[in-house]
Amino acid sequence: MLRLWASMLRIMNKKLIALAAVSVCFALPDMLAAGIPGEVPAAPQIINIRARDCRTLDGQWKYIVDPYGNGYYNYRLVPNPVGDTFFADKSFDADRTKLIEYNFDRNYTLNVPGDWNTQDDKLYYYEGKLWYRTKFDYSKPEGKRVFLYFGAVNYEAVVALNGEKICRHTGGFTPFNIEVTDKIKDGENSLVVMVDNTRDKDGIPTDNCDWWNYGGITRSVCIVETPGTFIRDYSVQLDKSYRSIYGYVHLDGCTAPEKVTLSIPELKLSATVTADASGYAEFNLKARPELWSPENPKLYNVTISCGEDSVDDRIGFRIIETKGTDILLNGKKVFCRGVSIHEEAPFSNGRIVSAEQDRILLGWAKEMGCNFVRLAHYPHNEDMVRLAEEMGLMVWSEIPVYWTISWKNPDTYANARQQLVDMITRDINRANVVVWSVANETPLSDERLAFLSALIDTARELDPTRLISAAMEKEKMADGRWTVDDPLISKTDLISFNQYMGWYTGNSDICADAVWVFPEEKPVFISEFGAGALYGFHGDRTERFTEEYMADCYRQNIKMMTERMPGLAGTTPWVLKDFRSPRRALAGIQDDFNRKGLISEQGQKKTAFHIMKEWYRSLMDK
Ligand code: GCB
Repeated sequence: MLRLWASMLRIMNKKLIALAAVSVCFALPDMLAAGIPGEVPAAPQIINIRARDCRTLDGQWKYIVDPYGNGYYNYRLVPNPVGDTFFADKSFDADRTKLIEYNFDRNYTLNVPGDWNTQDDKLYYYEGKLWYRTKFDYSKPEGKRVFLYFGAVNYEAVVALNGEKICRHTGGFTPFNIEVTDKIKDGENSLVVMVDNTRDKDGIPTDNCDWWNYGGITRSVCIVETPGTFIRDYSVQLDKSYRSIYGYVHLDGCTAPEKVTLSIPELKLSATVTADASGYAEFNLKARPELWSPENPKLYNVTISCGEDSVDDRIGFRIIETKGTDILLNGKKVFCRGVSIHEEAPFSNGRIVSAEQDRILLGWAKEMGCNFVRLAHYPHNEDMVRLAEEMGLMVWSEIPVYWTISWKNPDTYANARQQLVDMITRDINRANVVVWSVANETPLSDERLAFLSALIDTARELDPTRLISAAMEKEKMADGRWTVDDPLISKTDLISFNQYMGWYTGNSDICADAVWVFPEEKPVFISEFGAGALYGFHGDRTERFTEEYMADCYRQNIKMMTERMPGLAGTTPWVLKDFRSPRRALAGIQDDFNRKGLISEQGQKKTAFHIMKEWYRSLMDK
């Protein structure tokens, strides 16, 4: 079948045999549905990659911009055989008697990790295909398995190693790895990645959103070496009784039962269990660890080992649950003093590329008095979550199921589900992650309810230890009171919703007499509220985009929420820092920035930041 496919493509590629091309084209849709050779899904995710033998491939990669997909398709827009694509990494200069219309070595470079939009002015608005190429020397260690690991590529990636396609991955914010044990060579290797960030109405996110569609290999790439049988993923959690630690380990490459040991030296705990032949082991150990909390972000060194493989992690233990309208952390009521954050670099623009940048954003949240961050609107990089854990910040983590998703499309659902599974798999051991969110501001319909309910069921099945929610929307009732009228509430742990009283709904005075009622006795969580202002732009409190308007809107919202919102258990105002969005066209004020940041993109704190800080600090004293 593969040979047939290749020879058909070869025929199609010859411009002169136009007739053959036409007749073969009719057969093509079925063949495409059957999949293109090598464009296969990634291997199951290997977690905690930092704890492994990794060799970074970060650095400067060559690139070719390809708006028409010329490196991939022939002139009939049919995928070329791989040897005739840029995956082959040929070179015009290697043999100028041949017609080869590219040579990566003649092209410019982009930093990996990094989005392309902020590295070259020509790419600022670019959406489409762009090819990356790196070459590296390698010497394969005896008896090891070898994987390529990508922290994230936005949005679609087709990966080829040494001229052979090995993976197609969809979804811009989750990691993926590909086994290359039999494909990586001793000596020089060529790694080519075709990245496509074209927005897609059937995608996750869909084609319409309010953030910059940064394209590229936005997170680190590395080579990971493992033994033949290795620890692929694991979960280590505190039992609700507070008396035991339980979880599971998945081994990869197991053919017979294997012994797995889990140890936490500080707790003097060590136990060995046997994984079944499929590589799955469960454990349950008596323990009373010191608990993780924002005030005491205690983490333990945990080691899991199996045969030649061993992985170290830092893991915290806590219980998060709800009771009536309260959120309980370790059995005690907690008010989530949060803020929403986009994963965009402070002081510059573009995607975050270093842990230092994560630390600056989280440091600002701490300075404001936060014990919580909503990492919107997609899974942020792993360092962000780990740093937040060390710094004592609880996390709301979400997938980009945002606005008008194609609810009826099964492929769209499969994509959303995969992103959810990958988010949960990567961060399942982070004590600070307390909420998985499956959606943001999605319009009500039966199809949407079915789609989101299925995602919630998946999340609960994978992880029964955390709260599950979605950022929903408010509604005005016939009697003038405000509520959230969304059937999804019966499935979520929180009544969490975005409300822009004073910005999208009326002006700030609307808050003065707003009365709120909620349909169920669950914690109420304001996942967004806010207003926009350009830092340093002043005027009357009624004038939009002035710091005075924004400050007044914050003051009135805080008063309304604290006095007239029963069951309020947390807020994450929108948003920590001004961020790039192509929806924001007002020149001289917005200039492609959403200005609802409490802090400008240059790090200047707006008046509203100080108002939030004062409020959160007052709550800390209680
Ligand atoms: C929202 C969205 C957020 C937007 C924000 C805004 O409700 O959830 O992604 O950026 O409003 O500024 O309009």
